[in-house]
Amino acid sequence: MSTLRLVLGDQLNAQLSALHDYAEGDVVLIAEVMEEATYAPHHPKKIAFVFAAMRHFAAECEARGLTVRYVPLDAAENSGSIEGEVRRALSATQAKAVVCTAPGEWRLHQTMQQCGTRLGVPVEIREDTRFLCSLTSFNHWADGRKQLRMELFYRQMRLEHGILIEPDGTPTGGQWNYDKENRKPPLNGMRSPTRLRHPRSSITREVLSLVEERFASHFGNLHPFYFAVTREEALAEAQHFMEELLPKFGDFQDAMVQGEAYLYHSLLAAYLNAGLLLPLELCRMAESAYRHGKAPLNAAEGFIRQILGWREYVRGVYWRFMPDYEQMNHFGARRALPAFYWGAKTNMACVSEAVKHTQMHAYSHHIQRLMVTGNFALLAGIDPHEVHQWYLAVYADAYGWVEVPNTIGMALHADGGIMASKPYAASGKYIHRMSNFCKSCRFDPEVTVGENACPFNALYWDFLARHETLLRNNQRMLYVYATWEKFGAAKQNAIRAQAEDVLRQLDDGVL
Ligand code: FAD
Ligand code: DLZ
Ligand code: SF4
Repeated sequence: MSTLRLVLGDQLNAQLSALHDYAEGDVVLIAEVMEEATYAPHHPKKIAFVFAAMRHFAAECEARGLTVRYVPLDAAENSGSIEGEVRRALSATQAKAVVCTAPGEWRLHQTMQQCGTRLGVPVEIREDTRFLCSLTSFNHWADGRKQLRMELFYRQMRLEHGILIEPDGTPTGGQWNYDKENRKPPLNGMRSPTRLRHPRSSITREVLSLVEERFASHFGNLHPFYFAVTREEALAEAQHFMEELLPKFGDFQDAMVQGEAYLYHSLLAAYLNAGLLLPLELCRMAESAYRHGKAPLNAAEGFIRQILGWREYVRGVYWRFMPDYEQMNHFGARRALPAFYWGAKTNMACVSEAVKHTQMHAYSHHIQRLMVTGNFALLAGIDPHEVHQWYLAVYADAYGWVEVPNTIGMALHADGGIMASKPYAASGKYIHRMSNFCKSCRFDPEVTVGENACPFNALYWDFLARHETLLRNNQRMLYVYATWEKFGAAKQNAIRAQAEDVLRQLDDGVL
């Protein structure tokens, strides 16, 4: 009996659980469908990357002797959905069963769970072994804990996988976490080192034409397009990062520089999340760079923590709390997403810069996502669902399992503290310290009230005042509330009036 083996656009790995027992007569189904390309208005670079990587992966499977049914987006009979393509494939082949690896998003996982009855064949959903922590293990770790602290999860993962662990079981260097060393502001004149530019194959060029034609209305620039689209190219990216960028990754992880989207960040999330790279191989490469004296410990540990810690942790949180998680709105935020998130003009240089990077590259680095666009949305009370839809659409690495916890939990604290023990709220002073954006801004980060006042400042205090009942008893907020009280009534009123004015300007589209 032959089996139909579905491979989704973010599962492009030869070791995929859905493929491991492939037998002669089986068919691998890979399908470009409108439903996946439009359930969020994805950035054209993201769609082009996914389609080009899918087409190259299909060709690699065929070269390894697998039978592949590849459905291009513009195939005449394309049904437009994954379920529709599974149905068509079943009727076109002799397959009597469907096997897939668990989809990374709740909505598609639901579809796959339910479609067996509709299709009249058994559908087996297998564990996604591209992740290091199974959902069962995550739940074991989480059960009974009051707080799901990433740091504790991360230590367990280090021990389990023997990464940066000495023979006596202690963490390499004596500490688990070197984050304190990873908060240096940018140096004067700092530039991003040169990045690899992958030549566009004929397959990629065809995809670029297709995306240009079909998704021209989506936010974001398709060209120039230099993404890696094969495992070989993605491995070259990883190698390049380990050799050229990792040494300074730690030091400047939080720095932001005008005109420099990448700095020392790896850009590997898009490749990892699509299956072209695997998390353990990257952690081992970073550990090896440290052990061979090619990168300092704070850099290697910082990078490993993001992948072995944060990445696995947010996936665990997503599956533990979905579907409710996506709808959470702890602060009851209701304001519509401002047009400047989609490229309209704003006078705030930091926001304008983060959106520009996003538009050009389908990328902005973590601190821009968290402390600029995320922080602004938190302080201004933007509806978490709208913010989430934006993040899901605009980044080449965005999929629900990783984007939702980062947006709803980390950036907006809309989960009420499941992920973070306090909101990542910050005034303009943080952005000023960590970037050079304020130099070219019409606002002044040192000023809170008045025409030139940085909007983040008044919004920051107003946010704390607005949500005092929810936040005041948080031990980690005691200091800021003590400061707020010291301001006295007159200053507090002036700040709150300023915040009202900022929000009015925001609503009028003139901020
Ligand atoms: P680097 O800075 O080089 O980090 C190395 C790797 O660590 C990344 O490639 C990534 O795989 C992993 N990583 C780092 N931080 C996180 C994190 N918080 N959660 C999960 N993995 C992490 N990451 C995504 O992969 N997809 C998303 O859709 C996404 N949305 C985000 C939304 C918001 C609001 C925020 C604050 C963060 C989001 N992140 C997301 C996390 C992080 O910003 C990106 O992983 C990172 O910017 C990707 O760039 P990079 O590959 O250069 O990462
Ligand atoms: C992101 C994406 C896009 C743009 N297109 C497709 C597609 O046409 N076919 C497909 O199988 N997958 C695509 N993907 C990735 C899926 O959206 C992803 O598998 C789900 O969101 C589950 O994580
Ligand atoms: Fe952003 Fe305020 Fe700095 Fe302007 S002054 S760049 S708005 S932090």
